[in-house]
Amino acid sequence: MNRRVENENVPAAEPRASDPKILAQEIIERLTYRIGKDPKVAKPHDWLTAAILVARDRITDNWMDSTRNTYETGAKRVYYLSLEFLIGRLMRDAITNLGIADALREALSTYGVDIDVIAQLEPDAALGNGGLGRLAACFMESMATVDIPAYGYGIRYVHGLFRQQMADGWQVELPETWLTHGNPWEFERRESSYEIGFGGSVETVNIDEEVTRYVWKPGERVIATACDTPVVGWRAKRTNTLRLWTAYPIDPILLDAFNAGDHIGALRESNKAESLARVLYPADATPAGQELRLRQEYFFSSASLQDILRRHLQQYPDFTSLPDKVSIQLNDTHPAVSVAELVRLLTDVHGLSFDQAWDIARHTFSYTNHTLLPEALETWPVPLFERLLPRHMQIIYAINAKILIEARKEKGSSDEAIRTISLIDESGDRRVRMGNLAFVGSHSINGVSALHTELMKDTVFADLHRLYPERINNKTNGITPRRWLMQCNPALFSLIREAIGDAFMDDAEELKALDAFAHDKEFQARFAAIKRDNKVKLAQLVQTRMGIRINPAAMFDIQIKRIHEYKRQLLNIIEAISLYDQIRSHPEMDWVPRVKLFAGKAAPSYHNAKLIIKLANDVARVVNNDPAVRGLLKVVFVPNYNVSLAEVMVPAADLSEQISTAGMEASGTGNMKFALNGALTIGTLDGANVEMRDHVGEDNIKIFGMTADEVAKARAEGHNPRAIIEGSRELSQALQAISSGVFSPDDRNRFAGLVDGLYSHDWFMVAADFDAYAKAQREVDALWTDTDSWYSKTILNTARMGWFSSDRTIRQYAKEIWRAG
Ligand code: NBG
Repeated sequence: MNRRVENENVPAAEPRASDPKILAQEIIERLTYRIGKDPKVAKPHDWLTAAILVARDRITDNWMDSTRNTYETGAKRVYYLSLEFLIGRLMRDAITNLGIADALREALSTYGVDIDVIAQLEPDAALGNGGLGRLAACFMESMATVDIPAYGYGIRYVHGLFRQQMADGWQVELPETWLTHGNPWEFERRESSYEIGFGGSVETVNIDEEVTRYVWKPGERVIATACDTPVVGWRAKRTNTLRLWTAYPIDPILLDAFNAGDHIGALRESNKAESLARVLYPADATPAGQELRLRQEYFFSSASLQDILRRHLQQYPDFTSLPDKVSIQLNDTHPAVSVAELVRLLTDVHGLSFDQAWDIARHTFSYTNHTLLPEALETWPVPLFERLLPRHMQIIYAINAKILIEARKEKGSSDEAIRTISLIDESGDRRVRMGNLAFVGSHSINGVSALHTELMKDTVFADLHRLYPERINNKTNGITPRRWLMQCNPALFSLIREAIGDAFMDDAEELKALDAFAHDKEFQARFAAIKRDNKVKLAQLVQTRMGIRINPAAMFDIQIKRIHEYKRQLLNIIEAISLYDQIRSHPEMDWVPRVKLFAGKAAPSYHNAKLIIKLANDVARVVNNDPAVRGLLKVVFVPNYNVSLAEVMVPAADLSEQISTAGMEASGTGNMKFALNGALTIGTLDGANVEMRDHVGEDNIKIFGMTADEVAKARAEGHNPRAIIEGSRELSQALQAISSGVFSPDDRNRFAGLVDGLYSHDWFMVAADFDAYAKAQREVDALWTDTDSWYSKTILNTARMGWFSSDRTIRQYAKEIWRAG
């Protein structure tokens, strides 16, 4: 391994690896001996499993090489702790990175099996809610690609994010069952099991005058068992491990109770333990707040840390070398309890002093913040924390004492600063602040775009930043170009390769060679033809899934992401209503035909987000069926957004909607996927949009609306949305249409709450930004009619997005935070 084959779409593997005849033989072997099926009766699912097993075996050789290599070289290991990994389907990823995609296709075709058909049967593993989880998945692939010995740690949820169905335009949540047909990718590691405790009490043992030991006697215990999925990097450079924990009871059944006839009670412990890894909380940027969520967080943190310490001691004599040999990245605050857990394990279990343990912890952890929304920064009620994790509560108080004394004595912090720095929020019911715990327990705290990082310094972490000014740094997010260009848009990938050669396959920034083709008529035509084909595919999907016909010649204007008020799907829908009005009042004008597509899930408890979905569907029904529109505008809400759907929608977009209220979207990563695939962005100066503008050039992106500073100012000084609405004819008419029941004749008041919110406070600046947005949309229409100029801009987007590869992001983490690789 580690052999690099330049300029060839073949990874570092022996020639037999990509021989279709050998692959065909191996498929039959797996089908026969691992699945127990005769090819004559094998079902499509069996072929899929056999193909995955063939790929997995190839990966396994590489995996063992990688692991051995890390031991031999004594390289630093990076651990990425994340409650979410939104990995989606894995087969295409794996075979592309192994370089066997074409050979496997040919091998399967000898049995009359179409790889594209069976690939559709692979479940879309949705072990995450949105951007944060998908980022973790891109990072796993990039860490293997840039050759960093890394492990992802998380939970193997039996049910991932819910399946979304529409019932009369309302979101309905159904359980998602990705494990129905088993999971051929994973290896269960019964031998890697750890006990995890909850509750109980803490006993104090005085060793001598100076040393006191604490012994936690948990009231409940469960077993965490590892399930490993190999993650192979581009060109099979290295293979890393995604280790997900599953929960088992200590006693599978209480036999006494069972024999006494209490058949359900006998399984109580078992059910309780297994509930830990049962469901992913469908929260996105809002804490679930349930005790079970805190249990999940502690469960996976403790299992991961016990595993990390065990592995370290296998290779090194003690823990003094931990910070040199181990980096632990906390993905958001969800694993923040790890800070207290590591101190506990090092002191109570391994006998280090508190000061030693604290020093090691601070040099080992780093923390990524993904949101500034105050409601999304986790806090837990002290009584709950104390009951569930009594020893950790003591440790948190000890850490807090250290920090606050230092802040007061050495840095002279004010009372006000002390209040915000404290790990305990005392403003209402006392709560543990997980963001502050992660901050003080880490040597690096990073934001995910330049703007977000600056706002972190000025807002949520202002006082902590003053205390530790060297800790906050920026690592702008990225996306893996393998999944988000090569695999999801193979025709564009081939066109680029033909034009500029292969260098971009190993370094996405080499895409900039495409700049030279932006004004090349022939290239533009081919680029446009590929976009058109991708749109036809999406149109077919919409037709089969929803029975709605959309015209691939129209502009495909797409907004796909979680439904949230700050992401402002509402702004987009209101603009659609206004356009609908204008098309009907001015049939004589040359309207640019548009299809506005939406997709995304709302948190089940998020009332307004669910109303926004209903509004989109209500507007779609009216607009799509009005003959006066003459097909010039269509509105489509595609149900059950997931990674696989994104892989179809992203390559088909002409216009990418990135219209969050400035200052509220930490980064965005969907914005990057669209631009890379040749869409024009309409967006605010928010998150990574700001850096995208700097890279693609301001002529090649449509920026509109208030800046983050202007939003902050308007909120602080109060703005008058009613006056704004009354001053905008288009906006007031659109809102009037909603309020009067044009879209909800069966319930005129349905959207009163949404509309009243705009009149009374307009927190998300929907009204305030409306006119600027509508104007920007008409400017986009004008650009569209100049086809040459449109394609030169979109080609330049593809050419200049290479910097947003997650390989670049990971290299920065490795160099500046982890000092690894
Ligand atoms: C999300 C942000 C996005 C960002 C992703 C990945 C959370 C808590 N945050 O803007 O909203 O792109 O994280 O960093 O899910």
